[in-house]
Amino acid sequence: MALRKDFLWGGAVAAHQLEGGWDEGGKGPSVADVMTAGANGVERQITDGVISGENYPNHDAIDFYHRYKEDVALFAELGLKAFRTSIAWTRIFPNGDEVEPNEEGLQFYDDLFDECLKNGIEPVITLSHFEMPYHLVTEYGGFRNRKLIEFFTHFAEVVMTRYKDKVKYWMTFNEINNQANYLRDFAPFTNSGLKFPEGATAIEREQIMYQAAHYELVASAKVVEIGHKINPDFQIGCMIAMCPIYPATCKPEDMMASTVAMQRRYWFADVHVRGHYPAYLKAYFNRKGFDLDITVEDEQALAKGCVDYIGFSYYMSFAIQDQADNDGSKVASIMTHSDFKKVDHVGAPEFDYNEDTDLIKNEYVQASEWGWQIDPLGLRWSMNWFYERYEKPLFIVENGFGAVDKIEADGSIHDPYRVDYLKAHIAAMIDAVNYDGVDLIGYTPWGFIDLVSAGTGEMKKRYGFIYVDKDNEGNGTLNRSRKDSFFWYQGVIKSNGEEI
Ligand code: BGP
Repeated sequence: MALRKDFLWGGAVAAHQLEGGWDEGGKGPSVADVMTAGANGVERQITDGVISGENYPNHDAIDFYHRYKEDVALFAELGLKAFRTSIAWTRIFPNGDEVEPNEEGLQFYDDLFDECLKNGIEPVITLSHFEMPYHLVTEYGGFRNRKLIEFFTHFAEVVMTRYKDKVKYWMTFNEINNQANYLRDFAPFTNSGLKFPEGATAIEREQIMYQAAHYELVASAKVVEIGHKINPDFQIGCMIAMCPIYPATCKPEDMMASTVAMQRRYWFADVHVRGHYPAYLKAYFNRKGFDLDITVEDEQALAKGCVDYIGFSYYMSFAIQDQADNDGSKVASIMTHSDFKKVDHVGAPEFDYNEDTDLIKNEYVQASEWGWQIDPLGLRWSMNWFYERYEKPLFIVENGFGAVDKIEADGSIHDPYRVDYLKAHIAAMIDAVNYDGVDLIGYTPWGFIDLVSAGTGEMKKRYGFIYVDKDNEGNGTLNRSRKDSFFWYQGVIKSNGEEI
């Protein structure tokens, strides 16, 4: 086995993190536009978007909206064969619930895709990447509301029809599974635009999360069906944030804790790929006494809308230790028979897998400045996990290393740490193809042009091969320049991965 001849070497971004022009061309505000910058350990805040004096980094981002032509020329020089971006829902439907689309927004993506295609770059499109219209959050409660299925499928149908001859690879919801553990108001990282009712308990929040996720999965399945009708050649995938959760030791309880944690985080992929809920999740709903709105029509839609491929991001791995040993007062990560009895078969008081408390530091790997554990072999492990479970083509649509870059006096930027990280991951990826027989469509490293960090709102957490002159406070010329990694990646693409 070797990499496909037409392997899609590319780069990935998301509209809200690079476009800017947040209120231009008829665009409405998205959840990303109402988030403050965060940075220096302060979390990003969701506001009403008009607090004066606050820094809203996504408003201008790196101004790709006005500079896309020069940028695409640089992407072509880099040698990209694919450019993964998202279509900002609010450029097409400023409020999200309109019937008629905004022509100016549609035209922008026509122009952008034409520019890419002219340069031999294939657009790969995410339909929802943390940028739900803010109006849908305030008026409808985001994906808590079944009506969102209608709004999202309408948006998807409009853009898939418009770009049916320009885009082949689509993804529905970016990192849909990242909401598995965000049980606080945290709209952007979930695509679900959730605002929990005041005073909602952990278990109520969890039920709301599952309900919203269900509506998103139904919406995604419907989009797969609609898309295949629009163009049978479309390849429509899901997008899963993959961080394998290793057992801390070979203690059987740790092994079981890892299995349960993987179920909590990755059941989304089961529904996307197999078209139905897995038994372990139905058992969990039952045990928790969740009363979810899942209709027979929904189940039929899920079964009809299975994805064509699995898109996933990979940055790091996690490790888990069974918590019963460490803190007797805490519900164990795994549900043992005695726990089961204790909660009387319904309504366990705690979320029994909590990413914030149950994960431990893996002593065998290093971490980035932001604590993201660096584990290239985990990528190969993940590819095997997906492929043996689903036997569907995979597409690595995000991977990368966030770091602070230093500009030398002559303007050059030496970033061997970034090259080291990517080299090791690409080598692991190629091993998964060559030795393990995994079918891989392509590889699009994240933030190949510096952009606004989704997690922190910072500019200084950079992933790019292309440097953008802008700092955390929003100052800078926005000029673009090539880092050392630019020339390295150029060589990787040219040799189809033979020279890394
Ligand atoms: C993923 C998101 C991206 C991107 C990336 C890096 O979770 O899909 O949007 O932001 O992570 O994260 P951060 O920007 O927080 O460093």
